[in-house]
Amino acid sequence: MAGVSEIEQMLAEALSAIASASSTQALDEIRIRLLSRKGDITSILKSLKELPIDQRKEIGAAANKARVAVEQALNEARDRLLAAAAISALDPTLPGIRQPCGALHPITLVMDQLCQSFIRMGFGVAKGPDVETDYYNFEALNFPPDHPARDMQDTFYVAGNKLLRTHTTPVQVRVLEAQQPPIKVIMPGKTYRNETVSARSHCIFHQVDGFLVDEGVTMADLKGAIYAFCRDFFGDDVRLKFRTSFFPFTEPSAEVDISCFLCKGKGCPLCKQYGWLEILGCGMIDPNVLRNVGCDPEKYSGYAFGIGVERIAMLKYGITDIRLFYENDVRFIRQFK
Ligand code: 2U9
Repeated sequence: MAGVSEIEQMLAEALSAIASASSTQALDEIRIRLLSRKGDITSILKSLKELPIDQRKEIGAAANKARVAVEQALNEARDRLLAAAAISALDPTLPGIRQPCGALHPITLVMDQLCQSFIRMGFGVAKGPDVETDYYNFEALNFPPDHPARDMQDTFYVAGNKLLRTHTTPVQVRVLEAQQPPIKVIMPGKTYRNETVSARSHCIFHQVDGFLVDEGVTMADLKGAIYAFCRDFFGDDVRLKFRTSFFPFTEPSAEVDISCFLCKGKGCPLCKQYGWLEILGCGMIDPNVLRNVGCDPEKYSGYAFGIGVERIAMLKYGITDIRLFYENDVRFIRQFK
């Protein structure tokens, strides 16, 4: 029977053989020689019962320590060899695996482009809540109590007097309440209307609203800003037409048409042979709205505009059904990379 020093010698030799093993086969051979049912360490452990009690304790502890150390060294060496084999199996000359790459949604693309155009003109950007109160969405903006937009048929009411904003203009009211003129801000965001979904209208859509309030702001400033935006966005040769319109929050109000960028005004399917495309609404902020936010309309005046993002995206990309924006069909989205 081996003594403690012989077991220690056996362990040292085994650890050295494991460290220099160059294959998992060599490791398996060491495992069989030492730890199998008839292996050297197993045999010592099996025959401990034949030893006198004092030697049994000493030799048993040394043999157990050797068994644990050899097992651990074998496992670590095996992991090391397998990892090295995996690395050497790599062929760095193989072509890479192409990762699927996402694309920005066309609404995000157009919204960013609209915002950048106004940011270049010195406008700040404001954000506000999608769930609004009747006050900010309607009352402060001069909507009369019986205005059809306030009807349940047209607006999504949430609870109490809360509703999903029907335009982004309520954020502008919050900005005007919180800051003193001069103020020049745009507000991009989602809006909601209780509409039947069809190819031409949806219950969710996006707007970029903007306004400027200062002393002595006139309709000429409004026209200058709209011209600058349209040239920047649609090109230098664009022509504009201001048509009178009505909004509760602006007076006077106008809708703006641009000469069709496809046919240059000659008439084509995009402009329905009209030669012009409607792109935004605008006007001078109604004195009642300024008064509601604590701005003296005798001292201050302002212009405002609102742009429907879906409308611009549909014109720009020739999309004829608004529902495509919200169906998340990747074949549609991928086209706008
Ligand atoms: C303040 C007061 C008034 C923002 C404006 C429009 C005209 C407009 C429509 C465009 C297409 C909504 O999505 S759409 O249907 N919007 O025509 N929006 S003026 O008026 C403001 C802004 C801020 C303080």
